[in-house]
Amino acid sequence: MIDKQFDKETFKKSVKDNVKFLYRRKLEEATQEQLFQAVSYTVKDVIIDNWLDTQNAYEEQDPKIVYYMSMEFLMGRALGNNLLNLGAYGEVKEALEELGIDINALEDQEPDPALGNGGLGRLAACFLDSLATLGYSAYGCGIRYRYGMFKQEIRDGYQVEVPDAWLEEGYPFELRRPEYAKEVHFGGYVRVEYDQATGQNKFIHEGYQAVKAIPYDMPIVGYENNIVNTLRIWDAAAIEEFGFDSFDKGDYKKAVEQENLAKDIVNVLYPNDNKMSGKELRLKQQYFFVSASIQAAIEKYKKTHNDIKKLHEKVVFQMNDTHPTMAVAELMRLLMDQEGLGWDDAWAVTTKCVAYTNHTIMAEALEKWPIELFSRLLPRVYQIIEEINRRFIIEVQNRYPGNYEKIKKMAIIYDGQVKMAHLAIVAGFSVNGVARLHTEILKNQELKDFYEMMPEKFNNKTNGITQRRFLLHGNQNLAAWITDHIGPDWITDLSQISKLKVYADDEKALQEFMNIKFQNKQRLAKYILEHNGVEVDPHSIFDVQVKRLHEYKRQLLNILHVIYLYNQIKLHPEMEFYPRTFIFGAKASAAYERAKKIIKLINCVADVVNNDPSIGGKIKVVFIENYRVSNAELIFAAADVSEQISTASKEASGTGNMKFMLNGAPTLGTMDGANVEIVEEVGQENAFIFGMSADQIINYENHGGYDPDFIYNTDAEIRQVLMQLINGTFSSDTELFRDIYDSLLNTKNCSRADQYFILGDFRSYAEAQKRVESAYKDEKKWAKMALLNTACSGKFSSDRTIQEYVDDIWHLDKVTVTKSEAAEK
Ligand code: 7GP
Repeated sequence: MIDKQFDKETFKKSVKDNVKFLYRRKLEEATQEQLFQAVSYTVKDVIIDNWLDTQNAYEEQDPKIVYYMSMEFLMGRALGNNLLNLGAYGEVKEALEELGIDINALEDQEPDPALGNGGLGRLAACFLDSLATLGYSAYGCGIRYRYGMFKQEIRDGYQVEVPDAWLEEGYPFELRRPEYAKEVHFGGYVRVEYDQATGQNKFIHEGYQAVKAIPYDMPIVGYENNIVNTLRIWDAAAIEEFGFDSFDKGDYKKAVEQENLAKDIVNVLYPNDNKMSGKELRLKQQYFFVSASIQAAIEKYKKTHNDIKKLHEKVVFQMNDTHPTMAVAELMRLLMDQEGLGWDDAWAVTTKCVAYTNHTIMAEALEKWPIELFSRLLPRVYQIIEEINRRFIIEVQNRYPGNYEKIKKMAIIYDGQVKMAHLAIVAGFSVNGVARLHTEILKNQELKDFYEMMPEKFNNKTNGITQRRFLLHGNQNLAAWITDHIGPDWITDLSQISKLKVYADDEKALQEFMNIKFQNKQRLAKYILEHNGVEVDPHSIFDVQVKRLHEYKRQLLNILHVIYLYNQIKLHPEMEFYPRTFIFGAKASAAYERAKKIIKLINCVADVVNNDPSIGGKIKVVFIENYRVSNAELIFAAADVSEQISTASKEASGTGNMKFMLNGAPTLGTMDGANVEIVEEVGQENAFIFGMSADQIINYENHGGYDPDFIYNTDAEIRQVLMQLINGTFSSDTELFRDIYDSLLNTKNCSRADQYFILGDFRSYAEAQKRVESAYKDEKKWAKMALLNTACSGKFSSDRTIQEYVDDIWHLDKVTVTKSEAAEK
C-alpha cells in the first residue's frame, strides 16, 4: 500500500513540482536546502493522509488518550525517520538517486529540532515513537521554543554557545493550528463572589495579562501501521483584540507588555540538565503550556462526552518530571471554575487523571518555587495549591498524630516555598522511577516518607529507547544484517533480537558483525576529520563517552585516566598498549562553570596527547563538537566501548547506555541506573563493571568517612595526575584548572572534597580499563561479547517500556488504522 504512494514517478514529479511552486526553480537549479524542503513537503503530503485516517479511526473507536506533558522533546531529524516508519525509505532513496540527489546529503540539510537538553527530552521522543508504533492514542504536549538547545562551538578549547535558530528556513514537518488557540492568564488577583443560586463561592480571576497559545502539530509516524499521532507544541502570541482595545483606551503600555510577554515565553529552552533554574520566565513557560494543553484536552473530551466527572476514563496526563506539575492545580481550576464541579468531585477526577515520573535524585534539580513569585504570577493556581496542602497536612496529622517532623518533611508548601515534587506525589495516582535501582532509592531514601504513607502509588518503569531510530536508521548496515539473519520482527518486537545469540560462536557471523562495526568506525572517523580536523585510526579502540556534561557523570574521571595512561606510556615506552581513541561529546549548561572547565581540560589534554610524537599515536583524544541526536546516531553505531561511569546512585537510568548496547558496544560502567539491568541481561562477563556500589556511596554520604586526601597522599600516580592539572603540563596558565584540582581535595576552597568519589573509584576504573584492553586484543572473544550485547538488548526497547506504562498506569486501548480509499489514491 505504501509502495503505491511512493510510486517513483509520482514521487519524482511531486518533488519537481514542489521545487517549482516553492522556489520558482527547476530541479537542477535548486540548492540542497531547497531540495530538502521540496522532498519533505512531498513526504508530509503522504503523512497527512495517514494523519487524517488516524484521526477518523480515533473518532470512531474513542480510545483513552495519554497526554505526555513535557517541557522537552528532543526529536532529532524527522525526514529519514519518517521515511523509514512509512516503509518508504528504500524507494525514496532510489527515486532520489534517479534525480541525482543523495538522500544522506539531503538528510544532513535538516536542522535537529533540539527542543530538549538530554535524557529526559530524548526519552519523551522515544516514547512518542513507541506509542504510535504500538497503536496507542497519544499527544505529546510541549513548547515550540524559537531557539532550542544552543549549538556548541569549540573555540580555543572552550565551549561557546551559539543560538539555534532552527525555524529560520521554515520547518516542513509542522502544521500551524490557529483554530485551536487558547488563552492563558498571568498575574492579576482573585475576587471571591458569593453565588446566591448555588450557595457557593465563586472565584473570579481579574486584572491579569493574557497570552494567546497557538498550537503547532508535528506528525509522529508509527512504524508501518498507518498511524500518525501528534506532538503538539505551543507558540505564544499577543492577543490582538485585547491589544487594540488597550491601545484605543490609551493603554499602550499594557498592549506592549502583552506583546513582550508572548515573545519572551517561548523564546528559548533553558539549557539545564538535572538542574532547576529558578527563573520567573521558566515558571511562566511551565504554566503556559500546561494550561493550554489541559484546556485543549478538556475541550476535545467534551466534544464527544458529556460527563466531565468521567474524564479519567478517557484522559490521562503523564507529567515528565515536575516541570508540568502545575497540571494538578490547573486541572482543579478548570474543573471547578469552568466546569462547575465542587472541590471533592474535582479532586476525585484530578487524582485519577495525573501521574508523575521522577527522573533524578540530584538535589539541585528539585523544583521549589518561592511563594511570593508563585502567588504573584498565578494567584488562583496558588490558592488551589494552598488548599491541597491544607488538606494534605490534615491527612498527615491524622496518620502521624503529633509528628511535626513529618509535616515539615512532606508539606507541599513549607519554608516559603512550593515543592513541586510533593504536589505531584500527593495528587498523582502513580509515581515512578526510571530504572529499578533508581526506584528503590526513591522508595528508601529520597521519597521515603511518601512511600511509607502511600506505597501503592510507587512503581518502576525502566527506560527504553527506540530501535527504529538508533539501529534501523542510525546503523543501516547492521540493521540489514540482523534482518538477514533473524528476519525483520525485531523492528517492532526487540525481544526477537535474542535470536542472534545462536551466532555467538559462528565465526563467519562474528566476522561480518565486526566488519560492519569497522565500516561504521570509518564513517565516524571521516566525520571527525571533517568536523574536528583530527585524524583517528579506525583500527584503534573507539572508547566513547557522550552525554551531557555533569560532574556526577564523571567525564573528569575519564580524562584523568587518560592522563594517567599517557604518563604510563611515556614512562614505559616499551609497554604493550593497544591503540585507543577516547571520544567525548558533551554540552555543558551555559552557566555551569566547572563543567565548562572540564571541556577545556579535555581539549587541552587532547592537544598535548595528540601532538606528542613520543607516544607514537597510541592515544588520541577527540572532543566532538555539538553533540546532538543526529551525530549521536553515527557515534553509537561506531563505538567499541560504552563509558557509563557515573557515581553509583546518581544516574537515574541513562539511555545512552542502551543505545550503545543495541549497537554492540559493551558497557564499561558502575552499578548505577539501568547499567545494573544491562549487566543482568548480558551477563557480568560481557561488561566491565567497577567502582563503589550505590549503598557504599550513600553510606559515605550519610555517615562521612570518605577521604580523598588519603588517596592523594598514598598513591603517587594519582597524585602525579592531579599535580599535572596545576603544574603547566596541559596549560601554561597554571591557575586554569585550579578549581578542578581544588574540587577533588580538602583544600580551603572546597567544602565537599571530591563529592563524586572520583579518586575513590580511580584505581578500580583503571583496572577495569585494563580488562577492556585485554579483552579487545582477543578478537574472537571481543566479537562475541559485542554481538551478545546486541543480542541481549531486547529489554531496552521503549516499546517494552511503553507497554508497561500502558498496562500498569495508563490503561489505554489499542487502535488499528486501515487506509482509507482517499489515501490509497
Ligand atoms: C535524566 C536522567 O539523568 C537520566 O538518568 C535518565 O535516563 C533520563 O532522565 C530519562 O529518564 N534526567 C534529566 O534529563 C533531567 O533533566 C531533571 O532530570 C529533571
